[in-house]
Amino acid sequence: MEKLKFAVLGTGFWAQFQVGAWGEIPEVELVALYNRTRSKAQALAERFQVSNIYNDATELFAKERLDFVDIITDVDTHFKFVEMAADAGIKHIICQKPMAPDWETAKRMVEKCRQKGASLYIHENFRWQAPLRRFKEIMDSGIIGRPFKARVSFLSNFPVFDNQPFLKELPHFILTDMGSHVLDICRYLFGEASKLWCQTRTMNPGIQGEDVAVVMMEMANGMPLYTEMSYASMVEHDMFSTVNVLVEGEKGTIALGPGNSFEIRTTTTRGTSLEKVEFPSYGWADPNYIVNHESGIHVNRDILNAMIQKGKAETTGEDNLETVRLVWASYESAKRGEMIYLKNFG
Ligand code: 89Y
Repeated sequence: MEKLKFAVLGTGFWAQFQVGAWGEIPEVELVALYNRTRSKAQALAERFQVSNIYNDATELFAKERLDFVDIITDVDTHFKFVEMAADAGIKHIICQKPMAPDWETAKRMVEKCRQKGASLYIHENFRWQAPLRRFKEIMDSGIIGRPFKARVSFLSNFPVFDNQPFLKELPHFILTDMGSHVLDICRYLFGEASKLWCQTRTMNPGIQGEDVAVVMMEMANGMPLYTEMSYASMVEHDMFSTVNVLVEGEKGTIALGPGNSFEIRTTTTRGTSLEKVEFPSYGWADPNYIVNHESGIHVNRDILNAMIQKGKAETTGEDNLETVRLVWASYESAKRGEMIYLKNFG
């Protein structure tokens, strides 16, 4: 099979990990990099041996023959570059999470790609973390019976702004940045929600947006699901950059954690069994983010399979719109101090 040729738009902090993850997939070839500051594209190109670099995206689309693009620019520019790619006739467009800076733009993005006949995929990788995949397998085996209540947590004090200073300036922070992941994991594990209530707080005085959020959901099957996320929490077991999960079922419980130990404990009448989930490390990955970076390979592979018609990707634009809906319904709930019925939101 001929390799699929692609370009990456945006060479900021996150791009090195996504490019590294693509490097683990032999069926694709990165032919071009774009960044508005050319020297940054140049540096990444040298590190990963990419031949063509651009600081003008129009020129890139005019000159390169591409099977797909991977857009890793700032969230405010996602729509602009997705639109450019769709107008240039690119048939497969991958966009980093969060899809857009607001709910209306996210809907427009999905619609734009639909009109142009382009497939849109969102690089939503947390649901592909190895411990979460294993967790779902155990839960779906039926060992704890029907789940009746659950909790998904992300509590951390990791100095996230050191590597990604722009996060400090976001008017909406933790629900868009981490909530996109946490709420998507909730959908992956438990399906869709019917209503939610949210409260947010800003504990760090040096940032614009909120760094603490609690979202209480009722799932379509009636199950209560408590989610919490915080970058202001000094806890014994820091959860960066994964989540901890507790599911209670009629016949037992399954717990993932504590922190990033990647341990799954399953408790039934027969006692508690412990499984530690193992996964490989890579030279291009940052050890502080390892489970997160490793999962990038799996989301890329899933999207590639869809591109070569070997399946349907999990994180299509349409699918991810449901995660974006939860994020913005949460802000609406926090603003109004009211429960949001999701069928009325959007
Ligand atoms: O979005 C998050 C992720 O995927 O890892 C880093 C991050 O931006 C920080 O919260």
